[in-house]
Amino acid sequence: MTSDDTLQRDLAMLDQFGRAADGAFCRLAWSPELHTSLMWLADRMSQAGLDVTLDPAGNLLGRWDTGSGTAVLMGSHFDTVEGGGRLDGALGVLAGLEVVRRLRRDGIEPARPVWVIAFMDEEGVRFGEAMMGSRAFVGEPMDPNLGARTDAAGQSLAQAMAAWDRRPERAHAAKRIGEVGAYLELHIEQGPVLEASDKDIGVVTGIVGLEAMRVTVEGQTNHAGTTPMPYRRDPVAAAAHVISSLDDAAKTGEFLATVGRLTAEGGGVNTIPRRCEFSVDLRAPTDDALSGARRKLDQLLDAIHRTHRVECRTEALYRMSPAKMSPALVNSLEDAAQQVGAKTLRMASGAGHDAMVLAQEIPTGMLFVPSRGGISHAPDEHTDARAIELAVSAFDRALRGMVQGARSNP
Ligand code: HGY
Ligand code: MN
Ligand code: MN
Repeated sequence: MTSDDTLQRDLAMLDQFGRAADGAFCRLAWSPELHTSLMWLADRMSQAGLDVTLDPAGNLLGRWDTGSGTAVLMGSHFDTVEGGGRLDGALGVLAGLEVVRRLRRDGIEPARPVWVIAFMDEEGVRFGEAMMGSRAFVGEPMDPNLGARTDAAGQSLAQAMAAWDRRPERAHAAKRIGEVGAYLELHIEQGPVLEASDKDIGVVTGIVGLEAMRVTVEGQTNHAGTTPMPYRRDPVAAAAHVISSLDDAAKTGEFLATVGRLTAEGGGVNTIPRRCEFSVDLRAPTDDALSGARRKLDQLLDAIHRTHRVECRTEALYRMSPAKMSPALVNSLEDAAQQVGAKTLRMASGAGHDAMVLAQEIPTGMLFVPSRGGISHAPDEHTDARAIELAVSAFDRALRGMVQGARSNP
């Protein structure tokens, strides 16, 4: 049995938490399924000799407080989207834990603390607030109104947190960034680039900025047969115009745009609806391009107000600036990957990660492993065990370089 069997066994054990009959995972933020999985993780961390705490923001932190200076933190998130896969987030947390086990196995006493974390609510799908745990960890104050925000079933964030004996107004007490000198995250690529270019490992150079919002378009419900086209105030036709034009603009511009949820109310087969709501996810590699995408959306909403005589409102969900990985960590992660025999590719991440929050504060580095068929946020998410082992070996090697003899510099 190789040590990698331990990581693969952990992944197999994690499969029992939040998996539906069709193989899809659902461990939403602050859900019972996530709680049970974190309690299992807490046991695994303790068995690896880590001091474990579930912090006020719901992050599960395992600390090996040894040596001196600031910690090297490894991790990712345990929450999933609805209908997600088994690796998004979970792999990074369990890879960090595996590296700790390998250090212990080899009798290495790090010269500085080594911590592993599972951040709370990276996905943001339940309450529309992404990266809640990592943002609290770096000391970003939580919006006081957030506790009242409700999920699809009408439960508020404050109620969901109360079931874990946590409170929104206390989340800021999770701030521990001052004790951390560097952050490393291993993640699946979630796209097709590594597989298509026949590379084993992606070394992430930067992460796109992203902005998400909910748009409401209000029109007038009316009869489908007796209301001539020029008299209508049809919110779905108006929304369709915005969505299609945004898609065209994104195809020729520097940004990505996705409408992942859309609902209409008050309509029927023979009735014009009253209201249409949809989500918008905008992503771009620079702040300027992200602002340009937002301006484009606002222009389109202005236009339908005039052309379709509908009222539009947007509710901001979250906005995160693009992040750059530490050049020193890009180099050392790349070196480590090449030393274990991996074919590497420097690349930007189109997905958001907790690393983009940590990178605003401390040197941060990320490695990607290939995603079969480029599939993620779906039950078919898969990475070969061999590719995972190669990346964990690289991660381990880079980490050892940072904690052996080193004090607080990456
Ligand atoms: O939305 C994202 O990019 C990430 O999967 N949370
Ligand atoms: Mn995800
Ligand atoms: Mn993720």
